[in-house]
Amino acid sequence: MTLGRRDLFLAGGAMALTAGASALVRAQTMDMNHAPAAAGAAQPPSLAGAADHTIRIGTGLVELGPDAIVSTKTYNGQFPGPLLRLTEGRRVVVDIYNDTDTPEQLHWHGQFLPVDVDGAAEEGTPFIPPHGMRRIAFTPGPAGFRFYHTHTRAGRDLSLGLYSGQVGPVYIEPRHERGAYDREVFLVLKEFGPYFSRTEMALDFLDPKAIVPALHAASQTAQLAAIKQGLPQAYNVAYDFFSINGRMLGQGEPIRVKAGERVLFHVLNASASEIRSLALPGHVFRVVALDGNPVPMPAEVPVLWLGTAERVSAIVEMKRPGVWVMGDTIDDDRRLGMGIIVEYAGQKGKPVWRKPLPFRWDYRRFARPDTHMPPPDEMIVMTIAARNAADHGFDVFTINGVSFDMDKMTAQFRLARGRRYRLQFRNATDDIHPVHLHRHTFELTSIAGQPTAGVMKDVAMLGAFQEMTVDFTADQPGLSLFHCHMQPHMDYGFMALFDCA
Ligand SMILES: [Cu+2]
Repeated sequence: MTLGRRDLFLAGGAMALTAGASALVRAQTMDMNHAPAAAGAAQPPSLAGAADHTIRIGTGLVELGPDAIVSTKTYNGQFPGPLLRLTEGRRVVVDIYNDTDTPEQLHWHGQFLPVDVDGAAEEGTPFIPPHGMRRIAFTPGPAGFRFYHTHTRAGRDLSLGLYSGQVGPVYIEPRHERGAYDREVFLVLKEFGPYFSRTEMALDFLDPKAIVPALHAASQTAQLAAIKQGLPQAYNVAYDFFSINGRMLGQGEPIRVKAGERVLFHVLNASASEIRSLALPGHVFRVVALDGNPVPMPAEVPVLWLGTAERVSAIVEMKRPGVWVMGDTIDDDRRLGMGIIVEYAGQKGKPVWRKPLPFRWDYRRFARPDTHMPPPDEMIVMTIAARNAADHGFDVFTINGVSFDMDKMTAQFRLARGRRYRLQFRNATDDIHPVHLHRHTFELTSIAGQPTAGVMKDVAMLGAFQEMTVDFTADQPGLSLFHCHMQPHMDYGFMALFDCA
C-alpha cells in the first residue's frame, strides 16, 4: 500500500504541523538560554577581527537539472556548502549567520569539539537564533574527511533538518599526507524533494549475515502488536530527485580524467534517510579511509556502500578509457539522478553503465588481521527496539526501553573520564541503523558475533536483528550525543546522551 504525498498533505494538514515543530524548537532555545554553562565549554571567541570562515544559512534554489529546481535551506546559497579545508590543530574562527526564521544548529560531524561548538542542542550547544549569528572558535581534529550539517529536529516538517540542503564537506589536512594519488574529488550524495510514503525497500548487502533469533522474535512481536491495534505500515520518506554534488546524473560537468591518473574520491552520503551504493563500471575502488580515518588494510572493492553520514575515501586508478556512469547500483535511484559521468580525455559517446556483480559490504575487509582486543573497562548494552507506527504513523524507537525525550534531554548513560567502554548494540528492529556517536571515534570490535579490530569510525551500520560492538575511550568531558543518523529515527526517540565527568 502506498500513500502519495498529495493524499498525505490533504489528510494531515501540513501547515499546522510545520508551525508546531517550529514552536518546539523555539521553546528549546529559551530553555538553553537559562541553562548553566555546560561542562566542557571553551572560552568564547573574541568578536574583534575577521573570521576565518563565514557560513550563511538561508533559503535558496538548487538547480539539480533544467527541469528540477528545488527551494531548500543551504549554506552560502549553494549545494553542497563550501568545502572547508582546515588544518589539524590550527584554531579557526567561524561566523555562522542564520538568515532563516527557525533556530539552527550546525554540527561539526566527526570532530572532537567542546559541547558549546559541537552543534547539538541536546549537548547544550546554543542555537543560532533566527536572523541572528554566532561566532565560534575551535581547534580542528582529528585529521581527515569530516563534514558539517544541520542538527535540528524535523519530525513531520520535511523542510527542516537533513531533509534540507544544509550539508558541506570538511577536509582537515593531516600533518603528514598519505597515499599515492594525483588529485582529490569530493562527492556529496544527496536526495531532494522528500515526501512521505509507506513503501520501504529492504536492502540486503551487509556481511556477516548472522542474525540473533531473539532480536528477530522481539521485532516480530512488536510488529504483531501494531497490527493488532490496527495501525497501518509506518511512514517512510521517499524522494523525487537524486544528485551528486547538487546535479542529477548527466546534468552537471563530468569528472574529466586522464588514463593513468589516480583519483582519490572522498564520498559522503549526505542523505537524511537512505543508504547508498556507488559503482564505476570497469574500475575498482581502493578504500583507504572510512569516515576519514585511514583503514589498517586498504582493499579493493567493486562497489561502495554508505549508510547516512558515512564517508569512504577510495583511490581509483583510471585505466579503462571511455565515458562511464559512476552511479548508484539501484536502477530507480540512478535513473532519478544518483550518478555522475566520468569522462576520459579524448573520449566521446553515450555514458556507459554496467551493473556490477553481486557484492556484499563488510567492514572487516579493511580491518586489522589480528583481532585480539584488550578487554574494555566497562560494557554498556544498548538494545534498540521499535514501537511500530506508534506516534501518528511514525515508528517510535527506544534504547533499553527509553525513547529520548526532547523536552527533558536527560543523560541515559554516565561515563567516567579516561575509561575505555564497549557499547554492545542489539538491534531488535528490521531496519539497518547507521549509528553515530558525537565527539568521539570508535573502533569496531565485533560485527554479528565476529571479532574485528582496527577500523575507526564515527558512524557504523548496525544490521537488522544483529549485534555489533564498538570500543571508545571517554575522553571528552560533558555530554556526547548518540543517535541513529536517519532523520526519522533520531526524531522519534533513537537518541541517548552520554554524560562524562
Ligand atoms: Cu535508524
